[in-house]
Amino acid sequence: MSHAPQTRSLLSGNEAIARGAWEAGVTMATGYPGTPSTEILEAVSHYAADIYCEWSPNEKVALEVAAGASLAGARSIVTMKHVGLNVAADPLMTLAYIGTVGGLVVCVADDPGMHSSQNEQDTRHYARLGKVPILEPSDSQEALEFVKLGLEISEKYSTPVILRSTTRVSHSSGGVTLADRAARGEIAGFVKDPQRFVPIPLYGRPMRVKLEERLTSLAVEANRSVANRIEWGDRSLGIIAEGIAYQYVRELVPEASVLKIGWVWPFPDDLIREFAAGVQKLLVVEELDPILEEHVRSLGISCEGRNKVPGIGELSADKLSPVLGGGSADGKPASDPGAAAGLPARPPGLCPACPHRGIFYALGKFDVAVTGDIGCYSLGVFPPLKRIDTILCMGAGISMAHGMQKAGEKRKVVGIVGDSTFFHSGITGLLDIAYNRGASTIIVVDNRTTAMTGHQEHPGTGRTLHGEDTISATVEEFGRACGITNIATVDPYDITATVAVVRTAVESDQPWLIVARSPCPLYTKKAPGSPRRVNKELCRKCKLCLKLGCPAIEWVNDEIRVNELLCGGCAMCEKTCKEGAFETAVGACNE
Ligand SMILES: Cc1ncc(C[n+]2csc(CCOP(=O)(O)OP(=O)(O)O)c2C)c(N)n1
Repeated sequence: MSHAPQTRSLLSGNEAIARGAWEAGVTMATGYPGTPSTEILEAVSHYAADIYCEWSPNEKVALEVAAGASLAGARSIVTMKHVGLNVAADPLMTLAYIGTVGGLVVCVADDPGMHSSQNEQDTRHYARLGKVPILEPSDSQEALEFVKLGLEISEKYSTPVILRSTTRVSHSSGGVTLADRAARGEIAGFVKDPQRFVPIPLYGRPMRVKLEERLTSLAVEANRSVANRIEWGDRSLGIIAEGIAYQYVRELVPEASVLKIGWVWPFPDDLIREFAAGVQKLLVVEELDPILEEHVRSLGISCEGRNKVPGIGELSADKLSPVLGGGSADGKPASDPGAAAGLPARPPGLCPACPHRGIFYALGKFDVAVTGDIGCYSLGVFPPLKRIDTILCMGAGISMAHGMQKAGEKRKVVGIVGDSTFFHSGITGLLDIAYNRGASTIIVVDNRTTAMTGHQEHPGTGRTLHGEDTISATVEEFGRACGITNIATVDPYDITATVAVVRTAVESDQPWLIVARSPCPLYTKKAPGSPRRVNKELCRKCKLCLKLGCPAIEWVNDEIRVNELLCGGCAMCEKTCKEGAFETAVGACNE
């Protein structure tokens, strides 16, 4: 990729964050995938000549690696989705005490509306909890600029800075003015200073005091920052808006006075007071929690907000138009449900030829409780598979199985996690099972990639973010090292063998680790076999094959059909059919 200076480019918010990091002279970027943040690090990897970047095994490790780099003097960014910050919260809370040397920006992408997340979390709370500043861009240009601003704040005040994005900002594209990379020279190198970097209580208590002093200075600076500005207009209504909400406000009521807040916390109190004094009525428009609104009220300023603006899900111009009036230029609602209105809802499902299907089909033969986890295999919750009974957070598929079993659950408990999830936070749960003499069965569905977030590498794939060869950690070896002795590896396409292994495990009173290994065909871009078709003479319409929940198998006009365009030739249908009614389609040639 050429980095010749251009003037303008169309970039998504995530690409703009990556570009901003490159322009600012960042030399270290780490992260763990998670929608909607994933593309930040993928975009940074295009600047590999200038920036060391890695997928870390999880977000905590990613932040700690970036913190080490910062203390050595490097400018660093770390990327994750909102729930990733829960995992990285431990280092963040104390990094605020010891502070940074090279600028460090923690890029966190929230997912209002839960497009691809298990909860809806407002990262702004973490800024307050960790006592670190937080910036929130409202478009790609700001995304680029705020990374630079965040690094400057980080270095000036020796604090990590959070950059909060949301799905809409991360994934929308906008015009961005580009600059060249800042020349920064060699890093200064780590300078030992235990009173600064070692928060044992003796040194930590003074750090705690300094933290408050720093916050006072940051609050003063927030009032002067280019990230916050008043746009005076019609003063009958003043709107305080931040992030993407600002764009909706501008679209609907371009004439209104607006206080646009990009440096969200500590709050720019003087600006808020000045703005409130200049308008007749005040409304706060923010996505998710009423953080700004509550602060405005705490200043003794009355305002409206959550009483009018929904606090659950994503905002949009449509959702705000009953509150603000106005509308899009053509007078139509911004999002027209059009032809989709009235169609039956269609939940997502496992792809045709997905190897995870074999495990769920096998589990369907047993009366077990299944503690699931987050990944493509979460989709095993839907009928007809219906074999995921719980989901909590990454890694919990293993630990919750142990808890349920130890609590005395009468059914056998089976925990399921993916390979990326196992390396992220599953290993310690498995260790717990072995250490505390548990008896659950753990299945790692190892499709050799982090499929759900778009096929990222992880410590088990044998490749780094850049595709270089590296070690390939194996689930079985970790299992043995944890002290699990019953370990089986199975090909989930081989349904008979899979059912047999699951039976052995669930009938045992010992802990079992089953590794169901077969690569994700979407990743390898290789169908496991040739498309199948139904021999109508042999099919007795028992519909057993429909229990696989394969999108390629259809019940149409009172008969079973295989959609050959969808079929990946995994042949699981063939193995479930007692009549032998599935056969290789004539002329199929993708084996
Ligand atoms: C703490 C946290 N970080 C990141 C994510 C985003 N995420 C959802 S599933 C997943 C991993 C999926 O990979 P894997 O476990 O290998 O299962 P697969 O999708 O390949 O079946 C990730 C990274 C998350 N939900 N929570």
